[in-house]
Amino acid sequence: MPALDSVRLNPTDSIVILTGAGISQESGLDTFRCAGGIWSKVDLEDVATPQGFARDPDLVHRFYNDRRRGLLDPAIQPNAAHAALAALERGWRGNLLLVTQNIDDLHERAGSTAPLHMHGELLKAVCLRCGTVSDCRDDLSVHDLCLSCGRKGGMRPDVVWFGEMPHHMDRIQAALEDCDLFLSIGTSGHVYPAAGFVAEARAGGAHTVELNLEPSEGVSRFDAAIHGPATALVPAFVA
Ligand code: BV8
Repeated sequence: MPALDSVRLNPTDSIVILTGAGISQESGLDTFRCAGGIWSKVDLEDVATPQGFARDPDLVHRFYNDRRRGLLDPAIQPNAAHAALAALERGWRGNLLLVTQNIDDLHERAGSTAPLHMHGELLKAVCLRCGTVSDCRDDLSVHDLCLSCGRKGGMRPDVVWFGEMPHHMDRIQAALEDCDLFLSIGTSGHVYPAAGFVAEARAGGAHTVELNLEPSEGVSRFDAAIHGPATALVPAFVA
C-alpha cells in the first residue's frame, strides 16, 4: 500500500469525507464494535431496528435517552479531529462534503457547517404519525405528544435503524462519483451502504485514504491508510 505522503491535498479538488464513531471516541463517546463498545452491552436487534421498537418502545427510548443525556454532558466536547475538519472546510475552495455515520453533533459544535447525518441525529425526533422532525434535547417516551399533529405515541428518535434507508443517499452517491479524494475517518467499515462508499469513489477515479485507529474491514480497498488516534492523524493529514 503506498505511503500516505503520496497524498497531497489540493484545495480546489472535490473531497468526500466519511466519519464514524472513532472520530468521537476521544471526546468520550463509545464506539460500537471496539472492546466494551455499545453493541457489546445491548443487542442491536433490540434497540436499533424498527422491529425492536415495535416490540419494546420503552427499551429503545431508554437506550437513546441514555445516549442523549450522555451527549449533552458538558464534559463531552468536540476534539482536535473534529476541529481540523472544520478548519479544512473553511479553507477549502473546491467541493467538500462531510458525511457522518454518527448521530452526535460534535462536527457542528466544532464548526462544520453542513455535515450530512446519513444515520440521523440523536438530538432530533420524528413523529411516525405525521413525519414532522423536531429538535429533541429531553427524554422521549411513548407518552409524548407530537407538537405538530398533537397525536400521542408516535414519537421516535430521528435515527436510521438497520433495515431502514439512510438519509441523503442520492446526494452522497453523486458526490462519490465526482470526487478526487475520499477520506474515511474512524469507521470499522462494517455497516453498509457506508462501507461501500470507498469502492464507489474508486470507481469514479478518486484517491482513497483511510485514517483509523487500526486497519478497518475495508482497508484493502483503500489506496493509502495510516493508523492511529484521530486527534493525531487528522490534524496532521489536513495541515
Ligand atoms: C440499509 C443506528 C437498505 C444509529 C446504525 C449491503 C448493502 C446494503 C445494506 C446491507 C448490506 N449488507 C448488510 C446490510 C444491512 C445493514 C448492515 O450493514 N448490516 C451490518 C451489520 C452488516 N445495513 C442497513 O441496514 C442500513 N440500511 O442498507 O437499508 C434499504 C434499501 C431500501 C429500502 C430500505 C432500506 C442502515 C445502517 C444504519 C444502521 N444504524 N446505528 C445509532 O444508534 O447510532 S449503524 C451503527 O454502525 C452506527 O450508526 C455507526 O455509525 C455505524 C457504523 O459503525 P462505526 O461508526 O464504523 O463504528 P464502529 O464502532 O463499528 O467502528 C469504530 C471504528 O473507529 C473502529 O474501526 C475503531 O478502530 C476506530 N476507532 C476507535 N477509536 C478511535 C478510532 N479511530 C481513530 N481514532 C480513535 N480514537
